[in-house]
Amino acid sequence: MAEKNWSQLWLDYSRKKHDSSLECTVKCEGFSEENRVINSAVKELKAGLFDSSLVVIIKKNEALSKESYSIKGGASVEIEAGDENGALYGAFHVIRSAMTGDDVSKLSVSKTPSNPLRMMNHWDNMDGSIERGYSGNSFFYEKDTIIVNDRTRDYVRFMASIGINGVVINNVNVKWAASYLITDRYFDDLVKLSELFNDYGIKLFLSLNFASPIELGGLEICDPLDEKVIDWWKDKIKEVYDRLPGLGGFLVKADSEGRPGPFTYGRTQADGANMLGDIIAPYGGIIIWRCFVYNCTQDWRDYKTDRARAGYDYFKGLDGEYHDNVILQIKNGPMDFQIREPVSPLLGGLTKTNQMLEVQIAQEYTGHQIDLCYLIPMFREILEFRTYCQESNDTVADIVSGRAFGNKLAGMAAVINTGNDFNWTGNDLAAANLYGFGRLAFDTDLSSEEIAREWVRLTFDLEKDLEDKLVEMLLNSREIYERYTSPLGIGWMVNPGVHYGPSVDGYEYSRWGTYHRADHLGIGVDRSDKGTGYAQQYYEPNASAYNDPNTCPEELLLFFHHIPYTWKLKTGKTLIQHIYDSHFQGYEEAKKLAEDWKAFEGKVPERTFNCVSHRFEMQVDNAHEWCDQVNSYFFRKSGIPDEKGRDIF
Ligand code: GCV
Repeated sequence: MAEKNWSQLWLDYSRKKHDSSLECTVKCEGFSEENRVINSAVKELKAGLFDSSLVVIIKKNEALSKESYSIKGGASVEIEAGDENGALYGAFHVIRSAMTGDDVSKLSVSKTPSNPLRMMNHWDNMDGSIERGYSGNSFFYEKDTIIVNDRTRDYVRFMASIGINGVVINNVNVKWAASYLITDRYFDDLVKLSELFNDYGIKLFLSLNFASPIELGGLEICDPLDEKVIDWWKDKIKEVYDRLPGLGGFLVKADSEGRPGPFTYGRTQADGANMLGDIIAPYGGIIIWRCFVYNCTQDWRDYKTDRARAGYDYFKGLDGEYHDNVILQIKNGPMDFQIREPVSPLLGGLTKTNQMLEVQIAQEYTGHQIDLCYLIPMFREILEFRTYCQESNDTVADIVSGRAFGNKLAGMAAVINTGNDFNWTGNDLAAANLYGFGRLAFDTDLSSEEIAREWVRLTFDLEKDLEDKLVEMLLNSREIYERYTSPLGIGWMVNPGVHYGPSVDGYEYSRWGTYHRADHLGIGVDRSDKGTGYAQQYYEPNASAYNDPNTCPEELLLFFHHIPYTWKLKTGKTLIQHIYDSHFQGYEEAKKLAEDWKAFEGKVPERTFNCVSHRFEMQVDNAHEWCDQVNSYFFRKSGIPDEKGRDIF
């Protein structure tokens, strides 16, 4: 394979020893090799299995559902699939098995994706910058132009190989230039991009500026119920679909953090979403409407005001009003991608509305792809959470897959962590999150360890002991990060704006208050029925469990309650002692991660070794700073010394 100036991530077929006398044969039955997706499947199989004399038969099986496949090994390997995407996913399954050392002649497996929509959301801007990007600039844009090249093709291959079937290519904060994506200026390039996506069974989506009628159309308003506005959208969407018939639809952030939306005109979120949904419906498009709607300039001195309440307060009352081709995209927690938050009460709180889960693999609050933080265990916890929206079949996984309420539009989306760095993800180890999200969204039954091990085996050639070590480092990393930053669900305490490094009182949008509400007696936000009442947004028994500090899961204690420093935790330690111990422990564990990585020298590519070593050095500094600042702050606030007499100033 020709050398490329960027990593091939987990699809580095050239790592295998090449015996040029061998060639893999691929035959198709019931599928046309001319079909663009089948063509890609055949190409991948030939490239991925180039050192074997395997015969692979791709067969159509009408009895299998959309995107499903079943593989039977033997003298030849048969991939049966319900449609072209199923065939492609089956092909990648065979390649993955071969690369991880399985005997493909013994394969016997059937898979149906857990979620119908499995999406990546890019927060890329057209000038090439990426909002919350930690791996270089965008590979989609440079200076307001769209890039379609070999790197884009590789990106698309990576996404398909983990089962992604939809990608939103621009930031939900649609800045000026991106508003023009739905104009003649960009259609030709978008067609090229969308065809490339289609080769690998992926639909292209765009983030939409709700104020387009004003910014592009010259209207004075963008009121979703105004006839002139509706007519403008009808013409615009027709123009878009005339040029881009395969477009999946639009993602919309409205009425949040300065974005325009229906609230300006006294309309509801449903008014906005349904207006666009109705107009796009004849073209088969969908509207993905985000529920991250809150008033960022709220005055927190009023102890009843609570940003965590906002999503549920705005959307629950409209349950059942959203039209069939509208789907609400809900962040996993009620705040904003913290290292630990309760699951959003909107998930399952809505029972008559299409809904999908939004998580973030860009490590905005979880270490900026400098600190190691493997997020799949967190995503698994979220998916396993019982909402009690009905007697059974009530987990988040049940809801967002569409199983719980029979929705056809359902799924998972991740804010992606890629950029144009050589290794795509800034830190080579952060690719485990990219890989892991796709694999988990495709198969929510996979364990965090299975995914980690698969990724390690596909990416590196390690002896078993080092493979085990790396898997263990990944699996422990989230809790390590939590321990030295903000344990017990308190979250934040990051530098405002940047969201990396400690600033205990740092508060994002206004000069009022802190996120942690610490005083000299205690810390935490009272979200019980005596406080903001947020705990009551859950079904029973979750509502009662969260409402009482004695039954609240301890890892979320400070999210739900204002707790005295002298409160005894289940370990018998006081709260303040736990804060001290947790930070010292997390710092020690960060040092241990850096130390453990030294064993990988000479065992992984030098570039990887050096890049990751450097990031671990920065992580250790970061952990040190967190430990010092948080412990000093709470020592001074509480006046209670560390029982163990360690240095806290
Ligand atoms: C794209 C947080 C981030 C913003 C992001 C926003 C969102 O507030 O800090 O950068 O904007 O979430 O999800 O819309």
